[in-house]
Amino acid sequence: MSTAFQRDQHDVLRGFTPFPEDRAEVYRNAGYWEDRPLATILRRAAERWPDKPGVVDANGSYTFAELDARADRVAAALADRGIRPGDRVLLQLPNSREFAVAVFALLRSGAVPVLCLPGHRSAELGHFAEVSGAVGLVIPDVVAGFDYRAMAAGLVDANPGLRHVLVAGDPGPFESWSALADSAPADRPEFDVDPDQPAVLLVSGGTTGLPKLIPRTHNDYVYNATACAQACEMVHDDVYLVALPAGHNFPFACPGLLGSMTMGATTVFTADPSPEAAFALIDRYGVTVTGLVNALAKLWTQACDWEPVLPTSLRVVQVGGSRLSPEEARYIHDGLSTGLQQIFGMAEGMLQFTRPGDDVEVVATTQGRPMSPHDELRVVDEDGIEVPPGEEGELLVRGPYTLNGYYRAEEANARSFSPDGFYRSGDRVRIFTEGPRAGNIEVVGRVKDVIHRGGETVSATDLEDHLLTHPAIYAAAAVPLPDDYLGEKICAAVVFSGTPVSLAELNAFLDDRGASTHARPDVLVPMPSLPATAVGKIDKKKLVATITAS
Ligand code: OOB
Repeated sequence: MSTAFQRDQHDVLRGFTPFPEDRAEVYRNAGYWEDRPLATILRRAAERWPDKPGVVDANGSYTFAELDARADRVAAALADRGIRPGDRVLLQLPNSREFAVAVFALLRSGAVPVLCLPGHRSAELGHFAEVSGAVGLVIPDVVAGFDYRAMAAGLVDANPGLRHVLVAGDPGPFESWSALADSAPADRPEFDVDPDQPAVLLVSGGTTGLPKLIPRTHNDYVYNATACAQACEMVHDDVYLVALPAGHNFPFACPGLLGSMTMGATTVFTADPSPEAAFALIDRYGVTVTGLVNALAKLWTQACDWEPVLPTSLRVVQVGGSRLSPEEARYIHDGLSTGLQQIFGMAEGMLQFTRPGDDVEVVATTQGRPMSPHDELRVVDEDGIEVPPGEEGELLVRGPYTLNGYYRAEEANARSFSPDGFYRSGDRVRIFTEGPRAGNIEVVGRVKDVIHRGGETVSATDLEDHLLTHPAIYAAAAVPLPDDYLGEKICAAVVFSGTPVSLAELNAFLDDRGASTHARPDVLVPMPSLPATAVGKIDKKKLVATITAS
């Protein structure tokens, strides 16, 4: 092994916090960590089910064996171009078979893919390139009028370390990804994978500041995908639809593409998550499982009223990413699929979900329970002291697939972890102790998602839940607006589905519901839709900026 090679492999570990040895041993002994590379998920599927369709998109399909062979060929070509084990490569392909090829090819070249979302732009990509020290970028040419090559040109200027830009489609001044895949096979690189090292870098989902990078190790991520497929009772004959951006942890590994592959289940990609496009694919391929964010799940439910083809084959519809009010959950359960599964997850690791067969009340009013028996949950007050069972507080988590530190982010890490290695989620939760919901969690909001109105602290979620019970309100977000007298005043941004109501009428409705008097909107802003993040959650930062600018 050359010195340069060792240096490259070592460089990926700078700014990476591994699992502490004592806990690693526990996870190995429990059988969760299998000490195998993440890319073996595909190899095993190709060995066991070579001729089964592995990945499908609008342009065709690859069997597991074809996908495996193609990933090997591209890995060889990447190594040939100078991509070395440990190198970070930004991956920003749209939902397609080629996304799956790219992930496994990069892993097999020894590179660490940084999974960006199609909605990220140069601010985010530049930040990821800089923090990760990426040497490459894989992008499409033009999607929905946006030219990714023009963005790449700017990124390369600002980050000279980005030596390889590969474009799926018309490459412009860069190299063609497709030609790479079709190029003559060379020898695939041989190197040792340490399964305790990062396999991929995910991006954090927060809407404050730029996303952070989350290292997921081979061991923790193989476990994540495998255990998730089991918890969702996925079977070989299931067909999973990737409707959210494929690089997001949810459709990638919860169970998503990777979990499906552990069962030999087929994954269908759609770059267009609209009900028209998605329902047609669900019907054509008999899709049985999918994962959606709240807004998309509601849109699909609504569309069941008018779409000619209905998604009747769906057995499990996972909904997560932001809080689903009980009203919204019942609406989706009754209108789209009785197989609704609430999932409360984070790119940082920890996953909770309701399980198939749970009582409908549990599914409607909780975000489920931990995926792993070794997930450790702690609910604490502002001073970090554990609250009595059943009470609300901030959720701290630690476990076999939860990160131990953001990548190269010392300052954020000092804030985000307790001294004994628990990740401070920033989510306000309570864990039910009694009745049919015992053991399940309710996410009551973000710790910081509050409005300081006069002397009162108002929970945005409480108000949103009240607003969503109004028959004419389809979507709602409560946000603070600056106010000279109150410090902050309460703004309700609302999407109406029925006849719009006035602020006075809305407040009368809240009166009737017994909502507390200091938690009433001061301002009502009707909107055609609420601004969304790259994965489709309500983006409150953008919402406040839009309202204050108008
Ligand atoms: C998922 O991951 P991220 O990283 O985009 O966002 C994580 C955050 C959580 O900390 C929480 O604030 C929120 O999103 N969240 C939920 C939720 N699921 C996620 N808040 C309330 N209820 C839920 N069910 O969003 C994600 C990752 C894997 C699977 C599913 C979602």
